[in-house]
Amino acid sequence: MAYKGLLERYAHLLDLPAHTRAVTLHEGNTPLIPVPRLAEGMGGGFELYVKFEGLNPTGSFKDRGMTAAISEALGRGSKAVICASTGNTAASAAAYATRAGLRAVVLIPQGEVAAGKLAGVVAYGAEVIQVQGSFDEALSMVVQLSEKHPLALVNSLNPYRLEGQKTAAFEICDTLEAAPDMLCLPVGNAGNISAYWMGFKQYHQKQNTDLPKLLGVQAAGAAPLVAGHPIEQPETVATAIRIGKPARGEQALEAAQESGGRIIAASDEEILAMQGRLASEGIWVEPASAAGMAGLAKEIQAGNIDPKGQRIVAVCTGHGLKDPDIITQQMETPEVLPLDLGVLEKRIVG
Ligand code: AN7
Repeated sequence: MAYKGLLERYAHLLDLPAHTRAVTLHEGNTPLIPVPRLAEGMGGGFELYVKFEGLNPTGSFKDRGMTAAISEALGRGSKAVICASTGNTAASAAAYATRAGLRAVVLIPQGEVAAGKLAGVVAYGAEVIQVQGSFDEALSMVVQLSEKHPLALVNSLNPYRLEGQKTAAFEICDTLEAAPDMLCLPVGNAGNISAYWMGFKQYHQKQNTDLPKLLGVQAAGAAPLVAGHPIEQPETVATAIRIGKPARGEQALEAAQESGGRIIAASDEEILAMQGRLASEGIWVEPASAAGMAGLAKEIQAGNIDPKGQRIVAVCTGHGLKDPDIITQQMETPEVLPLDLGVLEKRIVG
């Protein structure tokens, strides 16, 4: 049977109101890619997989939650949706809103959103407003606006976002025919780690799968859940997770603790190094998306995790195409040679 997206695939497991009218771009169903060389590089003796969420319709995991949130909003009769975003939520909201025929308004922190995300928002036709403030401040504005006006909030404070996002946990268990021993993922506003935990617990109850330990990873310059307090001016090259006051921070901490895992920080250098290592496996992800795997490498190296005999999944949340500047700004301009067979032969085969 043809795949028709998450709301159909996991209809029996999603807690969505009866009025929900499915809006889908056939999101989800993303590959779980084995990366044995990367595992060897971390000492070997375990199974390592990447859940490549960059292969969703708008290039990030946000589409899982957005199909649910927009479908609910449409069915409820909403005419407009609003969100604050570091970029990926905005692009996803823009795509699903236009597919549903709804107006989309997105607030982004001025100058802090990667080129591929902003381009997506514009291409899908959403109204973009840059605000002179951080993501956290923009989120506070959209929450207030949605309380005063008929604007459906589609940030992950919206419970239906988590309903959609928990499907990634189902897919991992379905593919492996078991739960992994550990799941590593980046943490920003903390919706995704909360949703994964909901999903794993639900499968544990319904399908008797085990529960993985969760390793949530924040960027060191934006790590409120590690510091134990909000970060007023978060800074990191991983702009997607440049978030100082995670809306679902407490839920995330609870999830990590309940799972027997934890939330740690990885430096920008560690995140970018892992972006490079993933790319050399043929998996190009945006910087934030490498944070989960970077945290795993760090924990293994520090001796805090013994991976031997384990099955570990790292979630790569967004595609590298979203943030081309991070690569192009650092690269040398490719060499230019004349269109001459002899010159090209000499250069290529010596
Ligand atoms: C690639 O788009 O918050 O912990 O506004 O884009 O659920 O917030 C993005 C977050 C990880 C963190 N990886 O997930 C937004 C936004 C990527 C992301 C996260 C984000 P959460």
